[in-house]
Amino acid sequence: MAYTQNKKVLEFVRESVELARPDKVVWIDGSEAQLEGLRQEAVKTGEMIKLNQEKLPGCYYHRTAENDVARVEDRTFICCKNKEDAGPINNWMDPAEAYALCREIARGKMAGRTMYVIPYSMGVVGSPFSKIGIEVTDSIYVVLNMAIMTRVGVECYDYLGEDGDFIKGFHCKCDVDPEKRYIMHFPEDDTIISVNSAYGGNVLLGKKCFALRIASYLGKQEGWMAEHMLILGVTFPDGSKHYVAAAFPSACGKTNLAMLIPPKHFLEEGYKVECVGDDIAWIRVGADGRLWAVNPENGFFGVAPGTNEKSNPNALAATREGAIFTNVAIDPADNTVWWEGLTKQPPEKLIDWLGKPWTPASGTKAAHPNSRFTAPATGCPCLSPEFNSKEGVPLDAIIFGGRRATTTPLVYQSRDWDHGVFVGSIMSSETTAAATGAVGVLRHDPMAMKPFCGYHMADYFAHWIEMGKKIKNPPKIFNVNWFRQGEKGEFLWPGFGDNMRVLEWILKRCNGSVGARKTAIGYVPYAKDIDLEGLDYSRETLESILYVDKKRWSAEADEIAEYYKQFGDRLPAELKKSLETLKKNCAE
Ligand code: OXD
Ligand code: MN
Repeated sequence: MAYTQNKKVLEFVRESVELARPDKVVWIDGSEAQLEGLRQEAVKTGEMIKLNQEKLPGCYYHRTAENDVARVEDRTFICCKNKEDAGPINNWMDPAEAYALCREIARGKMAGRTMYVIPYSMGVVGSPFSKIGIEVTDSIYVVLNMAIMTRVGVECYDYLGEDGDFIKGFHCKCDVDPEKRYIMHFPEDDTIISVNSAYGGNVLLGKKCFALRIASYLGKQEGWMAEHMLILGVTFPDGSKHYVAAAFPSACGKTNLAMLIPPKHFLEEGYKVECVGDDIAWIRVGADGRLWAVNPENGFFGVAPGTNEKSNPNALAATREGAIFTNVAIDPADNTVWWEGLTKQPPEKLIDWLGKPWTPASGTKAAHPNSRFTAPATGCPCLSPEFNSKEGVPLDAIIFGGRRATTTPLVYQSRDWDHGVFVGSIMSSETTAAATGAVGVLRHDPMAMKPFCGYHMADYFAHWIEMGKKIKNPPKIFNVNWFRQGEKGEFLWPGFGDNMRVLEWILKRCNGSVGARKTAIGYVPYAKDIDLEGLDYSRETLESILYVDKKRWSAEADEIAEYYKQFGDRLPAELKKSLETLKKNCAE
C-alpha cells in the first residue's frame, strides 16, 4: 500500500522498480508492528542476530562485509553540472555520466529481493527547519537503522501532500563490490544514489548524504547552514541555559562532548549539561538576530570502541535498549556485545567482528575500530528537553576542534565572526578509522566538513561570511584541541568530563565575565581562569598547552597559504586578510 498520492513519490518508486526489478515493494509505515516483522525476518535470514533480550532488550547485531566497514571518501561524488562548482576538494562526476553508471550497476540488482520505501523526516515533522526524504533500499538493516536515526512514518506523506518536494535516495546493496561502490550526490536534482555498500555512513542516506552534503547545498541557496556539529546545552547554577554547537572531524569525540558529565564540584554547584545532538546541526537566523540550531537526527550512530562507563556513561546507557550494533564483538557466554575499551579486561572468549573465535591472545582487535552502535536518542539519560523543539535552541558559542598533537592550544577565541570563519577554515586533524584510508595522517578538514560539503569549499567559506552579515547577535567562535601530546606521545589534557572546565571558560567569555590574553592567533585563557579544582593537574602543564608558539604558527601560516592556493579567486577576501594578520602577528 502506497500511503500517498504524491505524484513525484509514485514516479520515483516506479522508476526505481523499473530499474532494479525487485520481486516485491514494501511501503514502510513506521509502525512498531511492521518494524518488528522486519526484525524477525532479518534474524531468520541471518542479516541480524538477536542479542540477549534480558540484558539488551530490543537490541540486535549486524556484521557488514569485510570490505565495507567505513565511509568511502574516494568513491563519494558531487555530481553537479559544472565541475568547478564541486570545488577542488570533492570528487566530481558529470551528472549524466553518473546516472548512467549507477543505472548500469543497479539494473536488475534487486531481483529476488524486496524493495522498501522509507518516508522520513530530518527534523521534527512540521518544524520550519525540517525536510522530507524518501529512501528506497533493498536492505532491512537500512530500514531498521533509518527508523532509529530519523523520524520514519506515514505522517511524512501527509506533510508532503500531493505535490510536495522531497530528497530522493536510491540505495541498492548490489553485490557489495568495492570496485563498483559509488555514493553519488546530485545537489541540483535533490537526489542521492548509493550502490554496492551496506555500511551506515554510505547507506543511511538521511545522515551524511542528505543532512550534510545535499543540505549544505540547500543551505547555501536558501540562506541557512548544515554543519557537522554536535549541539549541547549547559545550565548554570542560576538556572540560565546556554547552547553551544561544536564541529569536530569524525571519531574525534563529538558524541562524548555532547553527553559530557561535568566534574563533581560543577554538579554540586548546580551545573548541568544536556545533549541536543551529537553529529549534525541545521542552523538558521532567528527573528531575534541570533543563530538557532536543531539536530535533524533522531538517534546516535556512534563509534563503539572507547565508549565505557567512564568515558561516556550516557551513550552507553542509550545503547542498552532498542539499539543495533554493527561490527562489534559478541560475547558468546551471554549473547551480549563487547568492544575494545568497554571493560579493562576483555572476556576470555569472544566472536570477533569477522565472526571468528577470538581470545585476548589473538593479537587482533575483537571489534572493528569503526564499529558502531545505532541508538535511539530517547535512551540518552541527558537528552535535552529541547530535543524535539521545532524552533531549536539559540547558540551562544560555536566551537571548532581537531586532533592536533602540537601547535594548536587547548582553547582560543577568535577576534570576531570573520576571524572565526578563518579559524574554522584552517582546521586540520589527524585522520581516523571513520573513513577508509590511513589513520593518523594530518589533513585539512575545514569546519570538519571536508568529507561532507556538497559544493565548492571556498563558496562554503563565503556562505559563512555572508551568514555573519545577517546575524545581529552572532555566537562567539572558539577553537579547542583536546589532543595535545607530550614528548612521549602522552596526552596532556585529561579530556572527557574535564572538558567542562574549558566549556565553562568559553561560556564565561560569551557573557563577558572572564578576561583573556590577546595573542597572535586570538584570545587565550590565563591559566588561572581555567578551573582545575578536584583535578591532579599542574598549572605548568596547563600553561604549556595554552602557549602560542609564534614560530610554529608562522610555519602553520605558510602551510595555510599553500592550502588556500587551490581555492584561487573564489577564496573570500576576509580569509586572505585574516591570514595576512596571522603572518604579521607571528612576525612581531
Ligand atoms: C559519522 C562520521 O558517522 O562522521 O558521524 O563518520
Ligand atoms: Mn560525523
